[in-house]
Amino acid sequence: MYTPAITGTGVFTPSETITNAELVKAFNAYADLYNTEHADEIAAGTRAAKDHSSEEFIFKASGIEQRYVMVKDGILDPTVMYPKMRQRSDEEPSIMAEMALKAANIALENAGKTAADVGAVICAASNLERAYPAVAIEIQDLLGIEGFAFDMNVACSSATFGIQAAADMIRSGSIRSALVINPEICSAHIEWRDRDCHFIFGDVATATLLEREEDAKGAYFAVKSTRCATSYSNNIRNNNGFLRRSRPDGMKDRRDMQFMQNGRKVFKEVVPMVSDHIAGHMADENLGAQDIKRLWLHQANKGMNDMIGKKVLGRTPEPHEQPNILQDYANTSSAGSIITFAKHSADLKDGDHGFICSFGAGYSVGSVLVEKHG
Ligand code: CO8
Repeated sequence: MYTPAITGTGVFTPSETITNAELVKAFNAYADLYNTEHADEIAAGTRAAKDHSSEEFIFKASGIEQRYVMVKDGILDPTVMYPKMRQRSDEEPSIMAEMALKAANIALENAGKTAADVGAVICAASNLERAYPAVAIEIQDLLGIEGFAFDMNVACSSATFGIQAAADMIRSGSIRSALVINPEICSAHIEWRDRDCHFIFGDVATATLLEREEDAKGAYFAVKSTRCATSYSNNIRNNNGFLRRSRPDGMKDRRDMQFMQNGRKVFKEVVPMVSDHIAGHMADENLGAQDIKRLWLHQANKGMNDMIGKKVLGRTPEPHEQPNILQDYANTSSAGSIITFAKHSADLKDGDHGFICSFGAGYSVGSVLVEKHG
């Protein structure tokens, strides 16, 4: 058996940002247009008017201040309200592969490695831009990696589930190393016309290089153990899929073809699920709260993370013990905990332990216990 280790991480951040102020201005213009267009029905009580969104609400309810997006064009146009992407030919790299490649190259550079050192690619994301061929195989091809690649989708938990899959293969010896890549284009999946969720998501790509610990060239994080759990819930749901065309009204502009959630229920049910999950993982490893130097949590909501951190550590965590990046990136689905890990892990000392933990739709939760070396 070999010890798997995280030897490099990479974050590709898109160049376009949308502040809460820009977002609310566009949404409110859209709501006004909608209410004017449907004035008669609204007056007759047969249709509900759209309420305005508010910057104050967004920051207070979520902690989010801005988000990055791959394509800004269209999102803020009250007559469009989705990103307008250009059509790519089948001969050019797909947009997910393109952003994945950028994150992967940063991770390889950080680890002092090249594509020749990699044996597998896992593209783990909450949305994949096509059914096949796998985006992971396209990334493998673009990087020139020998071996194999596959896609996986566990919504916001995709990164930690991907790390578990890669770590288990490295531990058993079936591969020597793997890139786990999380390209997330959440902007194409959310409903920008719904004030309950229009502020939640952003785009990014993250990459994590896992190798045998003896192959690490510099400081690394040994993967001590991983835990994944799932429990079925309809509270975060999306009904888009290949059966769409076959079903009544399947091709209509339907609300359930975009991200839907019952946010309050998710908040209430996922906080205890995740806190108990991490506490159980800690107990299995004979670790106490005093042994945990850092929590790199999924980035959905600051209030949620504050509560999870407090439950796990038994006290309010210091900001450096449970860092957040969602104020800048918003919820980037599976990539959030990896951005946090990439940006807030270099200062840990030899022997320090921490948990990477992602959670979300399914419900799903995954935790990775790491120990710093070097
Ligand atoms: N502006 C002003 N008011 C608003 C707005 C707004 N933008 N939105 C809602 N309100 C109003 C509501 O209408 C409501 O009014 P009323 O009291 O009159 O009914 C009031 O504000 C309170 O609304 P909520 O109860 O909804 O507000 P909350 O305090 O619960 O906050 C949150 C809403 C922020 C959504 C919160 O519930 C939350 O963060 N919950 C957890 C969500 C979460 O973690 N979800 C995980 C989803 S991600 C995931 O799993 C991956 C899925 C796949 C990824 C897809 C990529 C796109």
